[in-house]
Amino acid sequence: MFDARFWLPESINSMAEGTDQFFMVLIWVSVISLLVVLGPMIWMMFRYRASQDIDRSAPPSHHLGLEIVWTVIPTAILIGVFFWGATGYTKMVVPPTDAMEIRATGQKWFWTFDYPEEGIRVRASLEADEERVKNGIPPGLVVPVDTPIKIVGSSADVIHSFYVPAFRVKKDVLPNRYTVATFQATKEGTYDLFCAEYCGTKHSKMITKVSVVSQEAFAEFISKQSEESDKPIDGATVFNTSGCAGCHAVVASSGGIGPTLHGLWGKTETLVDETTVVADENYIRESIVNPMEKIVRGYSPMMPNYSGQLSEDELNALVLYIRDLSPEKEGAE
Ligand code: HEC
Ligand SMILES: [Cu+2]
Repeated sequence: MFDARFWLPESINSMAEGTDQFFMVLIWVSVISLLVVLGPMIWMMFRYRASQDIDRSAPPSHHLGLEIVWTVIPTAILIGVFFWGATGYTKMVVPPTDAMEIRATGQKWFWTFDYPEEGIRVRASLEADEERVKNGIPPGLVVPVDTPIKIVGSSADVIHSFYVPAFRVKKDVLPNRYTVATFQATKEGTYDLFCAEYCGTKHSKMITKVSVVSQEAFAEFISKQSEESDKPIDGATVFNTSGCAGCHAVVASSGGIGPTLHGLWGKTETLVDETTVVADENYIRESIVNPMEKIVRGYSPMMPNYSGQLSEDELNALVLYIRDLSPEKEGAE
């Protein structure tokens, strides 16, 4: 079912380089600290036990040298751990701008992976993977080797977690919010992908794979998968059929009941209370499911609340559609 083993599998994510060394350093720092504290404690237990004939009239109460040592050394170690951890973490969570984007939706108890640029959709579960392997298609999430990948995750129900031990990547996937994970696989192969957040009865079966394949195999996979009828849904259609178009323009314009959504992506929006907010994926999503939370300056709070009316799928499609309305979007024509 899965190839996990007791110790960590080989690390094949070039963005997580150094994570394992850091992990070992932390383990040894912990082991040594334990010995340094516990060792003398045990020794003193015997040395100063009641039956020992020791002068107890003037116990030592203060030793400046010792206090400096046990303050300065741990502080230095902690500062080192902080900077080492922070730089490595930053490298692992900020995707490069040229990363290939894949949208991951967790749902009891399977994953849906959408490739917006390629217009394909993959459903990954134990059963679906088996079926695909039979048909000669790599199982699970399929990514090309040596290519930076950006996973934008969200959940259609409860909290799940996108966990690939071989990448040293574990990122919670949450309802009503987007989270980002990134990696660049250095070696072709099939690796375990687990849900690492308890999500109900069949959580333990929410297992799939990441198939890291060559560029050629990836192109072949894309063309094969494009023949499938299961595709990411079209944001423009959702936009027009959900009544959004009645209040929002999608081209540069002013006036109208709601602000134009053209050029919204990445813009700094001013709200009625004079605070500002950068229009990113989470802001756009919130504007749709909870429009009263942040009201754009110059407009009245009259947008209907779409929470519960749009599926996770439709919401994601809308967010992508609105993002692509912006000329400045990277990679846009
Ligand atoms: C009845 C009119 C109306 C409808 C229908 C409507 N909106 Fe709105 N929308 C507004 C108004 C008014 C605002 C500005 C006030 C506010 O922030 O709530 C707004 C704000 C927004 C914003 C934030 C815009 C910005 O400039 O920051 C987004 C994004 C948005 N709407 C998306 C949608 C989507 C997607 C739909 C369809 C699912 C939709 N709206 C349907 C009236 C509407
Ligand atoms: Cu799960």
